[in-house]
Amino acid sequence: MTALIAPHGGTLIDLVASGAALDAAKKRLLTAASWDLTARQVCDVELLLNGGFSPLRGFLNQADYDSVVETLRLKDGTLWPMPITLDVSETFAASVSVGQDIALRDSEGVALAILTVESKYTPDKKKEAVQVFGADDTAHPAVQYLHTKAGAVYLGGTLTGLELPTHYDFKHLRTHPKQLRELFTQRGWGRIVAFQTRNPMHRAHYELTKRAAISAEANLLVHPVVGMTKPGDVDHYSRVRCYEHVLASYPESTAMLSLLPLAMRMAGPREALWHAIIRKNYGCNFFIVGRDHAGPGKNSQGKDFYGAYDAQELVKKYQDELGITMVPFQEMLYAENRCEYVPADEVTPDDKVLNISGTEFRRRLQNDIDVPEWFSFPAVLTELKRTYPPKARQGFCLFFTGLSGSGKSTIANAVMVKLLEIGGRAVTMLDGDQVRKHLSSELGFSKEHRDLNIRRIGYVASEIAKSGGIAICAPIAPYAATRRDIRESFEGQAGFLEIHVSTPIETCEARDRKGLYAKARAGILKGFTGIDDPYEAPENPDICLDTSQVSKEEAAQRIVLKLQSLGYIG
Ligand code: PPS
Repeated sequence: MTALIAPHGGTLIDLVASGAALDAAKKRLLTAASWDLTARQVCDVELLLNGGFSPLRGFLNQADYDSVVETLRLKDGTLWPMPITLDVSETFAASVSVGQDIALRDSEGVALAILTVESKYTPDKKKEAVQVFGADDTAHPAVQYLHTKAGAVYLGGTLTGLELPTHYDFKHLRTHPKQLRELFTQRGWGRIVAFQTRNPMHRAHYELTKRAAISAEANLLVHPVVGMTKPGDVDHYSRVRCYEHVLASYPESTAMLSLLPLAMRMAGPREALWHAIIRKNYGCNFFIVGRDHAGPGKNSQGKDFYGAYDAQELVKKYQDELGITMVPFQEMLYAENRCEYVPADEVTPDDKVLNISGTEFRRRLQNDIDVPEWFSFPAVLTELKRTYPPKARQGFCLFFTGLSGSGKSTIANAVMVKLLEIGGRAVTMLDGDQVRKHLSSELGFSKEHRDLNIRRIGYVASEIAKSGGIAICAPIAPYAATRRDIRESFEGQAGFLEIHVSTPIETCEARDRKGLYAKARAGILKGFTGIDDPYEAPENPDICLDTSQVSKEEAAQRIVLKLQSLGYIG
């Protein structure tokens, strides 16, 4: 483990052991416990090991965590705005003790690092949400993650790196801080301005970055996040192909593209500060902060979590001690009369500003409608059209939910037949009973088992839909949170329609085609949904059908019409 003084960006931590230290670390693996890292934790480990998170040497201990949450500083006063923590389950936490080694493994079981546990603590997640993300509101993706995905206990301690995570994609663009600093030196780049992005780049981004580089008299590093971004974002494969096209448009030898394996938190101002420190570690001296930097969208009251320029304000506040200079930018707007992009604060009342919103852009892409050249580059549009074929060629999932006997399977089967009649896409039925026979035969009806069952169905359905097929699921799926997670796994990847078969329990019970209600009432069958087990009705289903009011033919027809109106069938 060494601390390098690099020509750019100050001291860089390098936690990957080599030589005798690596051999010694590998011996420790024999007796170490094992933790399977989540996708987000793999990203964090990569940046801890490669120095992207310098000066951190591991996951935060409680004193540093408390200090970061409250003051944006480590306990020694160093500026560090984001809690980098290793969350684990209570069960796992109970099985390890302070001083113990834990092998941190990727999804294939490869040990990336050894954590020497220095502290074990239970965070106040509500406080973390309010202080770090601005509100304890699960409309914020990181707050949602904190409450529903992150484990209850945090482990703190230093890391000994064994190897960096393996990436098979875009290897030529995956440059670590040390490599990037060396590349800058080789090219004679002493002034570098970094541009952070999680979206495809269009002309507004191109113009903004070109202006920023000119104003800072610097070379440009296009540094997109390819670790984890906001659910629903364009996948990084498509984005990187787009960036490669855009890069060719900059003046010769002025710009470079490198990929950042960061897991974003969408924490707006705090995130901007964190991004700036990371870019300093990657050897840059300037960092662009634009409008609504790392914004998470709207809160549960429909308002923005952060002000459009809050991020710039916060970075400005810490500018003197950051070691990297912010290049603040206003939103770039296209003035048709001038045939050019201008920053929002330079627009005059005489200017005719044109705009295409994100929603409108996606609508045009999906419906093969022209997007003007002032908005984007033809090569970028071609790439995105490949990723987002018209809806009539996209895969989707029809997710039925409702009580036993509500009519889910009957309607699902009728819709399946209609879709097969229309043709053009493979249709797969994942019916509740069928799944329990073939996929989940070992599961019962406890909350835990029902969740597992639904997650399996959701996983298979999303794989089918992402590959362009139609998945029809018809489980009871009684829990709202699980259904929401399933929906989320489709966002930006394939269509998803939640269909609530809302037939009242009295009707279901009167039908009792399988005799299960009678058994449940007699107490022979325990934990039966609607009798002595909960059913959380969807609040905003895409379609709601009550088979005590509509016939199964009409119900199926309503779904087909909905699919037509959404463009999923021609
Ligand atoms: S869940 O909750 O979504 O996992 O349930 P699912 O996989 O759809 O399975 C529901 C079918 O199993 C039968 N069955 C029960 N349902 C609810 N509660 C209990 N305790 C239970 N035990 C057995 C029942 O026939 C369900 O089929 P459908 O088609 O819904 O009537």
